Amino acid sequence: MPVDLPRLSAKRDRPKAGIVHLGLGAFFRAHGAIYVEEAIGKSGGDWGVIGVSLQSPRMRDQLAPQDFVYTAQELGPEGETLRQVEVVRDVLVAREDPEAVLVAMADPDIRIVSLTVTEKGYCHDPATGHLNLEHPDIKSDLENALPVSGPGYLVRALQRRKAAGVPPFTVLTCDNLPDNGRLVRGIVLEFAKLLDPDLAAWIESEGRFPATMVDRIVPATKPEDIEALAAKTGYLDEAPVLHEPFRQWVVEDDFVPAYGVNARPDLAAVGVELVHNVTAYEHMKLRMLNGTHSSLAYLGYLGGYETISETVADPVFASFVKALWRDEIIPSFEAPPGVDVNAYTEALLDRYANPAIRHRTWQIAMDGSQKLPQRILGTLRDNFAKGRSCPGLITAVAAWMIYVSGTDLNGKQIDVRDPLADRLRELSEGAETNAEKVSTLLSVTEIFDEDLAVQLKDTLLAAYSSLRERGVAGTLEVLA
Ligand code: CS2
Repeated sequence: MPVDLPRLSAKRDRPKAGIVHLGLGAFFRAHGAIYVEEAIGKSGGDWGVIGVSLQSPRMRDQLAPQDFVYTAQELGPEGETLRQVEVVRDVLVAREDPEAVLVAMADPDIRIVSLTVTEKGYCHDPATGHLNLEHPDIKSDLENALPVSGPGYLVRALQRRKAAGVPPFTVLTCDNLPDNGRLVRGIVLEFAKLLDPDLAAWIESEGRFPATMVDRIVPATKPEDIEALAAKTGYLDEAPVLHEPFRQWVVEDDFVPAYGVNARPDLAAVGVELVHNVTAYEHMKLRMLNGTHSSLAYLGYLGGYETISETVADPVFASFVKALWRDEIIPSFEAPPGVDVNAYTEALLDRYANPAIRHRTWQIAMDGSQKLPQRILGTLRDNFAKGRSCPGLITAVAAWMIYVSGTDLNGKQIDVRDPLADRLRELSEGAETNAEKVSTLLSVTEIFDEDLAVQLKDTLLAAYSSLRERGVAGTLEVLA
């Protein structure tokens, strides 16, 4: 680490806080935070951001010595641009001081609580969308006034606001979940009902949970990225974010009405699409982008590729992903009004191929148990209902099954990160034949509903066996 360099520092006064963001990781800092900063620049408003890390103090420790300012490094195929983002006022660490987080969230100046806590952060069952009452954090949060989980913070903070006669904040989820606003609303209401039915009724009538579709590729920042940036700029930024040029944010324009025109930053002024219904955008993005991202992640990883751009540079994979879009994904959903899906597909392939973005297959492969349902399984279900087969996506699910066994096709260990990792590996190891391995993994009902498991079984086994016998390239060649 280049410690002898001066530390990055603030150049401007920070706007007063209007947003608390739960899960202040690289994605929100490279996406939502930049839109918010630009909206303040255009139209003003007290929309500074208080970040919250639910678990680790790392982000606070990196940002505090540099006035919570960080560099956003935009990496295009032809070059890069740097900007200094100065919209974060503070970072609170929930594990250290849950009371401070609740105080911030209950503050009447806060009108939005946005979230990027990843799929697993909602403590729900991905197959049904319901709150997981067996989740240890949820059990604890129903008992204790100081929460640990995302849903726990939302409900306990809303409880304080109701008691103080303050309107609720808008809950703005920015995670890649299906119908994310309605999903989070359901989770919050389930939790609140168990705590206090009057609170639930108040949230139901006064609260707002707009759905959003968020899009920007933001690979994790690596130590060498920090060093390279320091060498370029002559200052040390311990928490830069690296991102592609593309960005998109589609938001349902449904914010808490009690705040009138002050319910949100002027997002429309900076290119955010404020719409009545996000569903079509979300289907398109989750299925077209995240569905193929996950497919390329498992197959690319097993095929020996470290990043998505390396994976799609292999013509076998490029043809594979094009066929996925054309034959299996595009037929499964209705495009949003005015969107040309073929142009969208071409742009996606260019984004994946951007060599400046080193997005690791291993990173995208994380938490597959939480991602597969909305990225791939919904597409399979809709195609099966219309009598269409999906050999490519089924091969991707088969690759996931091999991936979560914890051993790759050459017998090398895989560092699988997933809330169900131990169970998935044990199930796979405990089964003997390919057929037994496939069927035991299909019996994990948090991921696969029973009907789908039955429909998938035979073709999935064929794909699984093919990957084991022919390898990834061999299997994709046969598919083509
Ligand atoms: C990726 C996403 O890590 C992943 O699972 O698929 O983070 C993806 O890069 C973003 O959703 C792009 O908007």
